[in-house]
Amino acid sequence: MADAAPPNDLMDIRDETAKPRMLIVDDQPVNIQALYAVFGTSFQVFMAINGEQAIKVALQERPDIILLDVILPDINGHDVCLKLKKMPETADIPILFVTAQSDPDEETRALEVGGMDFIQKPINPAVVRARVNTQMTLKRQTDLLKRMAFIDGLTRIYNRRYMDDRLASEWGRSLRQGDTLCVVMIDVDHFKLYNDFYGHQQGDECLRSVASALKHALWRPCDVLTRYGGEEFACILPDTSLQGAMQVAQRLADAVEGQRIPHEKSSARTHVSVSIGVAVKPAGFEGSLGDLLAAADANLYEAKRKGRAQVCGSELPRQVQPLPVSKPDTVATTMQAPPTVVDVGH
Ligand code: GH3
Ligand code: MG
Ligand code: MG
Repeated sequence: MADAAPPNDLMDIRDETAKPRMLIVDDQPVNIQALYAVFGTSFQVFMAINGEQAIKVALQERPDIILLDVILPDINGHDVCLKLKKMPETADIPILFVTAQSDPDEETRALEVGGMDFIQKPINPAVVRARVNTQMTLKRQTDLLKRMAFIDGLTRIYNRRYMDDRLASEWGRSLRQGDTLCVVMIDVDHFKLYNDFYGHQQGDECLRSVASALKHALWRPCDVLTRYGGEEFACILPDTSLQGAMQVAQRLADAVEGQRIPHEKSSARTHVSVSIGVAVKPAGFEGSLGDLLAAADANLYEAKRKGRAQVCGSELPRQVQPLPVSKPDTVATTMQAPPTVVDVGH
């Protein structure tokens, strides 16, 4: 299940207008009802009646906050908390312990295991509401910081930092699961000329439009679009064959061209276009992530060389062999067999 989540999980960053999500964990229905009466209208509430279920629901639903009973029929609440804090997908969810015990040691223990606060049963609605509000304010601030760290300011899509993190985790996942993995590199054609002719501000506007077109051309929720830098964008397409990836890449190129943004100075088209390099890591690949990125870059270069406004792609051979060493301390790598290159022209 841990494999299903992206790193630095931006799933936690939700639409701010959506109702926040709360998980209530208690083995006594009457306690759940009491808390539901307080939060049922302002939160989307999930419930769990034991520790195991709590962990499962937390992973599945990614609540914004968890109210956790200490004494549960299976796993003790403290241990549930420790487990949730260990998993990257749930580590940042604030946990408030709710317990009938008023012993100071109990309170200390709750804070030691990573709980944010401690609420006494029977609950006082005003107190519990105030404590939850405090935690929710902190959570929103943390989410905002995450958003700022991983979102590109100009285009509002994911940035290079996110790409690097996500790619590393998708790489690991594809190796573990024996899946293919595809990287797509996208570069706006003659963008320097665009800036020079239309001005930097319109250049910025153009990049926003390109980002938006690309975003709408990706249909699977697991596909990721990022601004890789300047006028370059990159996509990660997990578990995708070369044929499928080429279709997606062509759709991306068509989406950008479909906007018909005039580009008088481009030698490729009369409107803004992109060149795209696609590389697919096959299942059982023995090379590195660097090999995959280098192949996507090489294919992008090939698309530029052939006249821009086109897609070039290849699947890497399974085995990557070291080149003969030219200097004693240099080890270069290359493909054992030439990759299959597919061009899609217009
Ligand atoms: P090619 O077709 O070979 O890709 O040529 P190019 O002109 O697109 O490539 P080059 O790398 O020479 O130029 C990229 C340009 O992108 C130069 C830079 O001013 C512009 N650029 C990079 N980031 C931004 C940005 O955030 N806003 C604007 N307006 N321009 C940007
Ligand atoms: Mg470039
Ligand atoms: Mg360019």
